[in-house]
Amino acid sequence: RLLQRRSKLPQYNTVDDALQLLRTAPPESIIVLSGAGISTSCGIPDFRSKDGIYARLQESGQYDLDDPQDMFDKELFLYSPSLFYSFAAEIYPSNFTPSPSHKFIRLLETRRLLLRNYTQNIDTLESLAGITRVLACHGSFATASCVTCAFKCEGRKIERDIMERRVPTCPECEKRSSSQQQTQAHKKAKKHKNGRRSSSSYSDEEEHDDGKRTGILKPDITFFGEKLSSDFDRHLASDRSRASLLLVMGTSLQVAPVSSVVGHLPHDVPVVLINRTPVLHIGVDLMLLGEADLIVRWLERRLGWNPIEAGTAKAQ
Ligand code: CNA
Repeated sequence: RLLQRRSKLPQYNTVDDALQLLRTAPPESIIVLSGAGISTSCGIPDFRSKDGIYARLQESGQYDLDDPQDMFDKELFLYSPSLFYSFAAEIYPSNFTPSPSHKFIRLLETRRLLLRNYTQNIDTLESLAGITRVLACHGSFATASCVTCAFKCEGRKIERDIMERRVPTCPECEKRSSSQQQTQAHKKAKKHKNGRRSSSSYSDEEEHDDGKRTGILKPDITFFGEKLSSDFDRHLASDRSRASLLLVMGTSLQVAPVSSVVGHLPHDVPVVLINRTPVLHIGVDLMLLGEADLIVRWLERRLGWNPIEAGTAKAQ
């Protein structure tokens, strides 16, 4: 459920108010809610911009999708994982470096101002920037799991499959299936030997009766139709009373339940948006509109904070 926050706090009207909020924030009290817009300058397209993934999917005509969002639909993945894997290389996070916006969040952390970074991004650039108080609400490519059994592996194990547009399969399920096949083949051979040939045959198709594929590895990114980890609710419940400011960066706030962070915070917690385009469906107190990297660099200059430079993202 999207909890909308419509009312604006009247005392926050100018960019100086935003600077003041940053300057006077108590220790560990700033929540940053970030999205794909803080990674576009790294070369990773977002979803909903004019040149974003949804527009590309629609324009390419290569994928037979009613809605470009379906590329990340769990049900569709289970029926047709090859569709996702024919495309996944486009969004796989390889060789990207954090942007000034990631470094700004890290700077908030090194200045002991960051309460938590709730990120919707799956590119792991926050961790690469050295941010430790980060919750990857939609998971990441860092690990992958089997859709059938509990098997989990490091994401890099399926990197080659992703790059070569192949569907990665679960080694545990493969082992099980090959030993099942052996057993069944053995039984068949025995029946044959005993002269009781059976017409029944086993199938090596890794498919359920309902057509869903089994034994497939899926990156641990949250698809539409999947629940968020319970960490999200747990952190939000404890952070809500400690927040002095919510900074929303590079997100259209279209995806629930992460968008509902805005509505879950007490009404006297100001909300400042840093984004290329305005967000109108959820009330925020201040909108700093433009390129996120330029805005944060400007804020750093005005606050007299030394920015974290390229290559030193992990430095304190
Ligand atoms: P979105 O809906 O595509 O919105 C992105 C927002 O960022 C838009 O409002 C843009 O105007 C804005 N924006 C784009 N570039 C900039 C920029 N340089 N400076 C300032 N603002 C900019 O994406 P959301 O993050 O809101 O939606 C959540 C989805 C996107 C999550 O499920 C993610 O997993 C998914 N996603 C993540 C990545 C990534 O990890 N980098 C990439 C693409 C999609």
